[in-house]
Order: sequence, then C-alpha cells, then structure tokens
Amino acid sequence: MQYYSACPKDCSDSCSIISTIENNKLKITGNKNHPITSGFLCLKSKYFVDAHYNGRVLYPLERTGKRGSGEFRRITWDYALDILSKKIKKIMEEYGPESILPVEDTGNRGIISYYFPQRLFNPLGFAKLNRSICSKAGSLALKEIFGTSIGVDPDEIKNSKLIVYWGINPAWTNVHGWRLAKISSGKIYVVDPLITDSAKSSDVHVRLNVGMDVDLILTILNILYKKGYDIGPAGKYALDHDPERMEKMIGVDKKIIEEFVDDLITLKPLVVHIGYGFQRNLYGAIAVKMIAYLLAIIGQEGRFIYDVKHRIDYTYVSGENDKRKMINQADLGREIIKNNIKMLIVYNHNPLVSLSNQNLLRKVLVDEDIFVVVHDIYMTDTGLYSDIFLPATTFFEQEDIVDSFYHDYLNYNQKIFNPMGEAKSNHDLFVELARKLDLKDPYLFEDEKTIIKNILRRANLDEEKFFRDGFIKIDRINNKINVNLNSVLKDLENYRKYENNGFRLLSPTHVQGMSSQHNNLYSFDTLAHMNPSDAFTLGIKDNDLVRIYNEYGSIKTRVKVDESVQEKCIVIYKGSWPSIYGWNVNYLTTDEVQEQYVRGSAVNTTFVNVEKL
Ligand SMILES: Nc1nc2c(c(=O)[nH]1)N[C@H]1C(S)=C(S)[C@@H](COP(=O)(O)OP(=O)(O)OC[C@H]3O[C@@H](n4cnc5c(=O)[nH]c(N)nc54)[C@H](O)[C@@H]3O)O[C@H]1N2
Ligand SMILES: Nc1nc2c(c(=O)[nH]1)N[C@H]1C(S)=C(S)[C@@H](COP(=O)(O)OP(=O)(O)OC[C@H]3O[C@@H](n4cnc5c(=O)[nH]c(N)nc54)[C@H](O)[C@@H]3O)O[C@H]1N2
Ligand code: SF4
Ligand SMILES: [Mo]
Repeated sequence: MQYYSACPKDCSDSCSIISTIENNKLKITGNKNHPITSGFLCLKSKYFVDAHYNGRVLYPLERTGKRGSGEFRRITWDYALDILSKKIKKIMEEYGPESILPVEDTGNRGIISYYFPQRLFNPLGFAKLNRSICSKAGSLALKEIFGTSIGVDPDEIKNSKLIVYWGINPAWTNVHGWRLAKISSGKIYVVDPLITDSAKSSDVHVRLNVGMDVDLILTILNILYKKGYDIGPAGKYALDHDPERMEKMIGVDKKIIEEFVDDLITLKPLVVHIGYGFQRNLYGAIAVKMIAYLLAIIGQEGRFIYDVKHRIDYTYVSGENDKRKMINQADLGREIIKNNIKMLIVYNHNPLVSLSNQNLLRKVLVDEDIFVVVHDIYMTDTGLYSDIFLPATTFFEQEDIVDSFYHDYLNYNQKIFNPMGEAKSNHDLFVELARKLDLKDPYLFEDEKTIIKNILRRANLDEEKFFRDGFIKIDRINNKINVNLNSVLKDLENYRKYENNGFRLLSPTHVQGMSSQHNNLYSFDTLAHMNPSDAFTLGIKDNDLVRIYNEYGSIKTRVKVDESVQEKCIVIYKGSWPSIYGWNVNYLTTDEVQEQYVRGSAVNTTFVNVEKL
C-alpha cells in the first residue's frame, strides 16, 4: 500500500512524502512529483520511522514522585480527563479562565493539529501564548517598512541574478530552497559570522562579526550615497560609516563590502532570504528592518523571503476570540509568576528544552502551585515536570493537511495506522476534553475529514486533485508593498551596540536535529565549539572539559576546537535534552526580550565566561 504523508515538523520545506508498508514496516521517500520536495527528504527524516516505532509513551500517566523525578503511575484516559476537566472548572471558578495557559508551539504544524485545539480555548477564554521565540520580531520589523512581512515565492529564486542568504544556514535548515539556489544561475551570498556549510559553498561569504548587521548596512548605504543614491532618512546615521573606518569593527574586508554593493545594484532582480536565527538578538528586528530599508533604497522593494500567508480560512479551524490575555513565551518563567498562571496545558511544545533561562522556568514550576498537563509522543523534559502526561500520536496516525511558511503547496497527510497503545491526536484529545467539560456546540466535535473538506471548499481548491496528487498549489496572499522608510528613525536613534562582555554564545540549529525532537533516540552535538585562537589563549585542546557560566547558570561540557567559529564566540547547538545530559544551552541563554518588537526572543545576545577544568 502507498500513502501520502506530509512532514509536519517546524521546517520551511514542508515536504510531501510517499509512505509505503513493506514487510510490515513503514518506509518513507520524498514525493517526486512535488515541485519543492523534488523526490528527496532531509537528513532528519531518517529518524521519523524509528521515532514512530520507538521511545514512545503509550498510556496516560499520573505523577507520583516530585516534579522531574520521572515517577508516574499508569491511569486510564477516563480518569485523566476527569481530573483535567475538574481542575479546569475549579481554576476557572477560583481564578478565572485567564489563569489557564495552553503552552503550544509548532511541534506539529498540521493545520488541524496546530489550529483545532484553539476551538476549545477561544470560547473558554483561556490565556494565549504570544509565540515570540521564533520569527515574530522580524515579521513586525518588515511590516513597519513594507506594510507586510510576506515576500516572494521561492520560485523567484530561479529568476534571480543575486540570491542573498542573510543570517540563515539553508544548507541545513532549508535544504530544498538551497537546492533551488544551487541549480539557479544566480550569484549566491551568505551573510553569517560562522563558516557554515552554506557559506562554504556560496560564491561570496560576508563573514561579519556577530550582531554587526546594522553597521554593515549603514556602511553599504554610505557607499551607495557616494555613488549618488538617495539613501533616505537613515542617511545621517550612514555618513560616519565610511568603509575604511568600519571594516575592522564589522569584520569584513572593505573590498568584499564594495563587491557586495556593486552586485546589489547591478544583479537584478535579486532576492534576500532573511533568516530567523539571526533576528533572535536584542537588535535582531532592527537588523531585519535595515535589510528591508536597503532593498527599498536599491529599488528591490519586497524582494525578500520571510513569512507566507495563504488563502486558507485558518479562523474557521481555530475559532476566534481576540480578547484572550497574551502571555509572552520568550520569558515564560517570569510571565507565569507575573500573571498568576495556575495551569499549563502543554502540547506541540517542549518548553523545558526550548525556552531561555531554564533555571528560572524550572524553579517556577517546582515552587509555584501550578497544575501541569503535557501531551507529547515522548517523555520529554517537560513531560517529566507534568502532573498528568497524555500520550500523543505520530503524524502517521492522524489525518491532517500541512501548508508551508516558505512555499505555496498544501500537502495531504493520510492516517496510515491506528494509534499505538492509547495515544491520541491533538484533535481527539481536545474533542474528548470538550465532551468531559459537558460542552455541546457541534463545532467542537467536527471530525478531521470534514474539516479538511471544508478547508478545501472554502479555498476553492480541487478536492479530487488534492486527494489524488497528495498536494495542491494554493494562493499566497500578496499584501501590497507600502514603503515607510521613516520607521527606522526611532530604531537608529536607540540603537546601541552592547559591550562585548566575555564570549558571545550562539545556539543555532544543527543539521540533524529538529528543534528538540528525537534526542531520546539519537545523540545530539552538545560540544562547545570554539575558535582555535581562543582555545590556545585559554590553554584548551579538543575534547577538554570546560565550565561555561554567566548570571543565568553554569554548565560543564567538552570543547570542539573549530575554525568555523569566530573569535570570542561559542557555539552550542540548540535542542538537546537536559534529562539526558544534565544541562542544555538554555541553562545559559538570556530571557531578555526585544521590548519594541512583540517582546521577541533575544537568545543570541547571551554572553558567557569559559574556564578550563
Ligand atoms: N536541521 C534543522 N532545520 C531546522 C530546525 C532544526 O532544529 N534543525 N529548526 C527550524 C526552526 S524552528 C527555525 S526557526 C529555523 C531556523 O533556521 P535559521 O534561520 O537558519 O536559524 P539558525 O540556525 O538559528 O541561525 C542561522 C544562522 O544565523 C547566524 N547568525 C547568528 N548571529 C548572527 C548575526 O548577528 N548576524 C548574521 N548575519 N548571522 C547571524 C548563525 O551563525 C547561523 O548560521 O530552522 C528550522 N529548520
Ligand atoms: N537556545 C535556543 N533555543 C531555541 C532556539 C534557538 O535558536 N536557540 N530556537 C527556538 C525556536 S526558533 C523554536 S521554533 C523553538 C522550538 O521549540 P519546540 O516548540 O519545543 O520544538 P519541537 O522540539 O519541534 O517540538 C516540541 C514538541 O512537540 C512534540 N510533538 C510533535 N508532534 C506532536 C503532536 O502531534 N502532538 C503533540 N501534543 N506533541 C507533538 C514533540 O515530540 C516535541 O516534544 O525552540 C526555540 N529554542
Ligand atoms: S524536516 Fe523539513 S526537509 Fe526534512 S522532511 Fe520534514 S519538511 Fe522536509
Ligand atoms: Mo523556529
């Protein structure tokens, strides 16, 4: 038998997958007919099948030991939902619905898995997580310059003479987009402080110092001004950014900056794929804003890739209630206390791996009177802190459709297996909970097939074609570009370069990791990558044990002496589980936020000290 699957991971490529069952075992390959997937899947996909069969929790559990101890007893779904519904009613009565917080992210990006649970939370008026750790700060920055954060279709890569990857490592995080760029005839630039795999096979690597993007752009504007360009209201800040004076501070040779400027003005059309990783720093949104500003100055308004919005009625799937109280994700520990949160309903998210300032967050969960429910496929670190743990299905056990935050195809995900053990999908969990809460509105109980058909019908999509091919092209909402250059003035006025205080800690994605997923089955790279010259100064060799610490915490790990890392920087990849290694990078990362930009994460503005042990 052959089935269509759709990868629902938090990855721009949103692949269409052909799943087959051979000798009773699932096999997956890329769907050759899909224009983006092009018949191949990424390295991480090799874990998906194993992760379906292995390492799962299959029954509901109730905590019997202290939080984090892993002591649980098996319970029935009926008992679990009973406790849950009684708790919800009691907390709503005593403290109000706003003290109950669903803590959810993009662990599963299926449209039903992601949006459907909100159908229950909206009418009940629960608090809502402001999902500020990923890309939102940059979205707002783009909107302030262009009136929209929705850029061009990746198809445009084929026609672009210049393709700039700014603060993104597509060879690892957007492999299908990277392939499009590599087979195009466009000249490829990578703007990144690390010598990433993308940088290695680009035409030009602009290896700037971390956090120097705004100064690099001001220097580019300075050169453009000298070439007779009207550089707009930011001009006064660019005048002192003479390339000769700036090259050392930015860390890029003047000749490379000049070549970059020449290419930016001659190789048109161009496209700039703006990364998410690099905008997670205190001035990240401002950097995104300045990229947009630069595009406008050179007459390439809107020629970027960042967000996508499709003509799909997401509100139909989620319901709506714009009065819900917003709780910020990037500094969740502090927010829980400030807002008197009494209950967390966690699904699609692993906050005790993924969020900054873990020491605080864990302390809050231990000290405060908070009831924690976790719905996950595996016993994650967050699961270990739950009062009730509920088993979730893998994407092979649920019917869903998945769109992309990069391309314009909607993929079909067929249910191949019945859930293993007593696992339930997100859809089924919240249907059952609605039933236990004695709610009657039929909208809360709609089945997946009906929802999928309604989505297709509302978007005027050909149902027969969709189910036959396993994917269909959908319309992108192309908001009109409406340039407002003046909006950078408030940013440049306040823009301050922070003191370089110790080592700058970066925690980017790893080629094999999918955020925090599957570390229970495969080991992650937990080394501290460090430049040879820093290692020499500190007397550190490969594999030496070091202590890395700052005001947030202290960890011990081994070093990888690595030329691709800049001096005065440490790289530790994101996503590893503290329950396996005793720590992860988020024991050190700051939960300071970009106040003016949706309180977005500033995780990459973390400074640490290093000591050889
Ligand atoms: N393999 C894999 N793919 C993934 C993920 C995964 O975990 N693994 N996670 C997914 C998710 S959730 C996201 S948000 C995306 C993130 O994917 P990306 O946007 O690629 O983000 P990062 O890997 O965090 O950072 C990208 C690059 O930014 C560079 N950078 C850091 N600071 C600066 C700076 O100041 N200026 C500039 N110009 N560059 C800087 C880093 O060196 C790094 O190489 O990837 C998605 N895809
Ligand atoms: N230091 C540092 N930290 C970071 C980042 C960084 O760059 N540096 N990046 C941040 C970014 S961009 C992101 S997006 C976050 C991602 O952080 P998380 O949102 O925690 O990401 P994931 O690990 O993809 O998924 C979370 C959980 O969802 C579960 N899951 C998968 N499918 C389902 C399902 O169908 N139902 C249920 N109930 N659960 C399911 C998975 O098993 C996993 O435990 O990490 C952030 N953390
Ligand atoms: S993680 Fe990304 S590239 Fe890999 S299979 Fe899923 S969508 Fe495709
Ligand atoms: Mo993300």
